[in-house]
Amino acid sequence: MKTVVNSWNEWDPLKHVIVGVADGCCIPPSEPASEAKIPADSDMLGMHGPRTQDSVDKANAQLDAFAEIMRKRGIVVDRPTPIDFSKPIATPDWENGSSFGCMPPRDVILTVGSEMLEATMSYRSRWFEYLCYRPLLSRYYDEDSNMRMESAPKPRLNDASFKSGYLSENITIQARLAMVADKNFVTTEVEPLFDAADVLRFGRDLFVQHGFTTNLKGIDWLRRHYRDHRVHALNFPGDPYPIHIDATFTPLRPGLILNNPERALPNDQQGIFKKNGWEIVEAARPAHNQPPPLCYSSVWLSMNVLVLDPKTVCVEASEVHTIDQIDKLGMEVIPVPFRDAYPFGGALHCATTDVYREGRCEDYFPHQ
Ligand code: DAV
Repeated sequence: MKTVVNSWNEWDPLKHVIVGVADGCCIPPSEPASEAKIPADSDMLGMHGPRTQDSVDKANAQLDAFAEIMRKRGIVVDRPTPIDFSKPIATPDWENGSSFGCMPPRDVILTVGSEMLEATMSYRSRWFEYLCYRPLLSRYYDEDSNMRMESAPKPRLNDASFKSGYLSENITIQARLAMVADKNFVTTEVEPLFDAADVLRFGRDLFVQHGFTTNLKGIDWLRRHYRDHRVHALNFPGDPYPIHIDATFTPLRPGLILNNPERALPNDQQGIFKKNGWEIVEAARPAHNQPPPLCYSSVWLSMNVLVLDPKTVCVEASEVHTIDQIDKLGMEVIPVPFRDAYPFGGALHCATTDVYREGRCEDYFPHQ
């Protein structure tokens, strides 16, 4: 099949996708951005270095099986090329003990229409991650004369980009939630910062979470970049660690979104959805009380599903409540075992990024 880059939303029929790989993934040393994220009781606190080969092999087995499920359905699947993540990295401003990995392409590459954009990223350990996707993006560029290969301005990520002492040692969860409700996040506004996984694509409208990994200047940059789109900032004040929108707000098909009940979209931000007839449904509880060991993400990865088309959704196989809910919403569920891959950067939405979905740029929100 001839490569064409084209994807305008999260639900049109998927025909070509990138699935990450777990090879060489490291737990990076602490840095200003991650200090704000790792909870004081986390098993990751103070840890760094390469993950065990056994855990990498188990994650890769599930990633490969997920890729195979999609290939069997006629979807073209490409894989990134890891770099040496264990190598210390530096810019003129800072040094960091290692990189992270390339399991979650969704975090790094944002496909909108025929353009694939490398996000600025907001962690030092993820500064060079785009290099893992360059072989693919360069090939798409050669094969599709309409494809636009873009990179957002590389951020400096020096100390001015982060609030010093953002996280005091014994901060309570209540105090943290108050900070988040106040939109007091770890990053400053000296430069545009965004991770691609803070952006959801709804045709002409892009919804972007303002939180730890995306600042207002990052959202403004996206607004100026996507001139034919309407770019909206969203906040979910119930999340003590607002990192990426895709375990919080999950569109399943035109008119239907799952919202994390612990991170409800405030009423004053629901207007645009209500005015345009979109239903926001409370997501079912996760099936697990804890994420797997050495995992950055919360149990709400249950919501991090991959929509293959408006009638078909890939859901993690043990997430029985989510499976039941989506089934009752009238969609076919494909169960995909994936918990061994979670510690490497997320679930099924995180682990993929779109190259081609059928369809065009539609206006789902004519009433603004
Ligand atoms: O709930 O921990 C995970 C999102 C990963 N892309 C969470 C957010």
